[in-house]
Amino acid sequence: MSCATTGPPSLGGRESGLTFLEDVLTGLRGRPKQIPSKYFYDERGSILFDRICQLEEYYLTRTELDLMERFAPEMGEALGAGAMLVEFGSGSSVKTRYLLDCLKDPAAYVPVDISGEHLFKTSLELASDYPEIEILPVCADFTRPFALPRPSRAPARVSVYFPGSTIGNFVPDQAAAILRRIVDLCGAGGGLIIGIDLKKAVGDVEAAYNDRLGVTAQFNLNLLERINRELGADFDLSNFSHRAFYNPDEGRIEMHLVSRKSQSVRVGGESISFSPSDTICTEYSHKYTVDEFSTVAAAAGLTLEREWTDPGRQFAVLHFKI
Ligand code: AVI
Repeated sequence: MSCATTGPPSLGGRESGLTFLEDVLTGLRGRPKQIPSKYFYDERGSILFDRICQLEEYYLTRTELDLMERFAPEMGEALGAGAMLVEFGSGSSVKTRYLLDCLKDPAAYVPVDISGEHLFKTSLELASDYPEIEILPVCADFTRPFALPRPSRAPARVSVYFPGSTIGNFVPDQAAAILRRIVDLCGAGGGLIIGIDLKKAVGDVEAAYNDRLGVTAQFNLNLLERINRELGADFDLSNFSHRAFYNPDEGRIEMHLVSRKSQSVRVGGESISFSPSDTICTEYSHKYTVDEFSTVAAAAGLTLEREWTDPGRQFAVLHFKI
């Protein structure tokens, strides 16, 4: 295994303290107030997210895992022999193992993640479990240009794996830009396997972001705790509450932190005022139909080849060709 590190770390909220402060202040000065969702993932935020993935109400992870378990052989077939597989936001590569088990004579596996420590630990485990696959981790922000490593054997094609419906956390223009970047990265003959959360009954999708145990609420409020700790702010967490709802016009879940009263908070030496029911928008999670997503992807140069969905059509894993 060799390692390539490209570009400044930024996704996963690991920017310098200065960028974090600038992003938070810009977001809190604006109307509506907004903080980028990438800042959820400090150490506690990542642990809380792992707990979310195991919640009864959060159908996304288990449904996608189930699809991977059942259909990975077909996905391996679809990707074809000799591919170099690049994963966007690889994390601990849990879902990827199903795919790695079914790849035909892969040229290499390239996990791309902003969290270097996590990435290299996972890559070492994969290198030991898959000695026949060249593992070439890249520590980079996949929303920005990064260079692909050169495997020892020339790949027949480059394909991207982008699971987890992470694409849903980007507004449509950003999602389109990421898909265009994937097309540029793979070039002609390449492909994309991507997980998307499908549109469904509002009650089911809202329940996934309003779990009974309140883990999603803790995950949301942890953002303020992080800002207090890392930026010396003085948010009183008991003065904010979690709200998540489906916005049917935009086809997305919106997560907010709602001010319970009129208050001022000091952030980076600046005073930010909140009136009662003022909110900070912390995340969008877009839901698509297969047709809607295929249209966005087509504009980026991707053609839908196959779709795999569960019987309840909650989640889809889609294969596109360039
Ligand atoms: C990472 N992402 C796909 C999750 C989602 O469902 O949009 C993040 C999340 N936010 C609250 N719960 C889970």
